[in-house]
Amino acid sequence: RIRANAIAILTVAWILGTFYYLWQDNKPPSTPSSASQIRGRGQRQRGVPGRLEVHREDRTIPLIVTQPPQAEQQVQLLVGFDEKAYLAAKQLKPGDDPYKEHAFNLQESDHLGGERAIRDTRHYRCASLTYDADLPSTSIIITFHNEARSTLLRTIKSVLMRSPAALIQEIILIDDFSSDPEDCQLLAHIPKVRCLRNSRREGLIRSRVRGANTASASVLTFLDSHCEVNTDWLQPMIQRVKEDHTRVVSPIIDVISLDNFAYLAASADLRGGFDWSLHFKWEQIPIEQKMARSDPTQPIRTPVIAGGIFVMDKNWFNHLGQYDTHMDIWGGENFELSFRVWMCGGSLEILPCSRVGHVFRKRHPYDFPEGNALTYIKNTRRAAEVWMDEYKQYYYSARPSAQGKAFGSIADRLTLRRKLNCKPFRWYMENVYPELRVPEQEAVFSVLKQGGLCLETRGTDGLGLADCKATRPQQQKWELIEPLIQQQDLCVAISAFTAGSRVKMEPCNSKEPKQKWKPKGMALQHMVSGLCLDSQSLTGSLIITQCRPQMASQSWEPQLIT
Ligand code: UD2
Ligand code: MN
Repeated sequence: RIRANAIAILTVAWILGTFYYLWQDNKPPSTPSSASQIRGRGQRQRGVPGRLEVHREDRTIPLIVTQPPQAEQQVQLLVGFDEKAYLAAKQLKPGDDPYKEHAFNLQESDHLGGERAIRDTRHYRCASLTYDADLPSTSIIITFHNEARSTLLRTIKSVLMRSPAALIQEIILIDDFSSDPEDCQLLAHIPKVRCLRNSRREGLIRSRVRGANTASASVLTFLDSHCEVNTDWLQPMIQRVKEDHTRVVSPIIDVISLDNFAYLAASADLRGGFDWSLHFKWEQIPIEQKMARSDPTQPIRTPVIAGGIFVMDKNWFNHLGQYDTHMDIWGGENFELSFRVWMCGGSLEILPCSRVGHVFRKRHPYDFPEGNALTYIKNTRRAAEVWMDEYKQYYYSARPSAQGKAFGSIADRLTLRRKLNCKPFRWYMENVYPELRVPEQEAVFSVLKQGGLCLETRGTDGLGLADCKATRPQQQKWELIEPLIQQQDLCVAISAFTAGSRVKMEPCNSKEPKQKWKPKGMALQHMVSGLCLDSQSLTGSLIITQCRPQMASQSWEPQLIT
């Protein structure tokens, strides 16, 4: 009996021991998710905080169990700030439309309060990356106009909770003349938070420049006022900028639902693009690049950035001319910055191991003093006029309403472009965004009429007049693409620059002086010699003579072929 009891006790002990061993093995690493803040500089982060990994087959599948930060740390973070009172002072009144003021569901946002746990949406391999121990610190710049208190506070608290404390030099809030100055002022009680208020509405562009000018860190980090940063969002970006100060880097921007505030992972295969109307869009990275990506933690080159969330070296920001401060309120500044960075010696990339959530809205919750459409046109016109060279014509054809609209003087920005010795937009098209298709020029064909006759080509290179009901209509079909008079690949050219010289057809070259023409009344004048195309000739071929546009033999009437 004693022997039986001993065996039973040993068995129980063995079972308990086995369970204890298994439990120890499965326990998540004991560092809390924001422990990095209490560790000083110089300590590399190891392990995967708050994350439990199980091996299944031969792949590591992360089970995500992000934990809320510990209570005592929050007290330290917000010492001197009465969060409850701040949020309670502005609550949705019963019966009010929760979408009215902010174009998102304010009730849901308020319900979440000043902070919450969010899912770590990074690729699991990101968690094992390490970063330099001596990364430079950054000034966080957040501009806002009438932001909801709960979204604004969550932006700030998520930064303080999910960044290594040593990397946050300060958080600069620029209150762009919101109705209630206390929205900003009260937040300045939070350690590291500063509040600057504009004395009139400036818009996000001038507000960010104001923030950058007062920033004391060597690296600038821009954020919208309704974000929640995710685990280790900051280190990858500062690392890339530290390695090369000409890089301008963005995180993957996750989606915070405007309806229920769910935090949703965005696709990791997207980059910034646009169409010719300068409308920003997310697009798939080109298939060849996608195939070549063996490491999902590697940066993604992007032609443009969305604009709101990026990290940039402060000296580089200043050297490149900050922003175009003649742009108002909202819009277009992301194109201007993106073109400038690429064309003037820098690069733009999205870092998949950095994730920041943002509430994307369907409408602007604020007013535009000059109107939404006119402001967007003014800003994008400035970007197009300064940076897009001959390609701006495609912007104007895609946005005809932009023609003739005011956009102010761009002299300063053109001087800047010259001073920085920036590359042409053609270079950007060929090297950065070759996927952007140049619109097919819709060919417009005309006949060139003189009296009842039409201009036509003859033989190998000759020209003459013939009946318009030609048997070979192709030879009477002209494209007038200034300065060329073109038929397929051949263009009308003079043979010498003197009066009486014969006119012939030769392969088109818009830089060839002999092929350059312009209309002069009903006549067609050769631009360099100043002489006009004339059918009056003794030899039967066309010649150039002194311009007398009244003369029948110099009158050419283009008539569209429909
Ligand atoms: C996107 C960018 C935004 C900006 C914009 C183009 C992201 C996540 N957002 O639009 O940063 O680049 O495209 O211009 O990439 N604000 C002011 N004063 C104003 C108007 C707005 O301070 O007069 C603030 C606003 O409170 C917000 C930020 O500027 O914090 C951006 O405005 P938004 O959120 O309305 O722009 P969004 O996200 O639609
Ligand atoms: Mn936004």
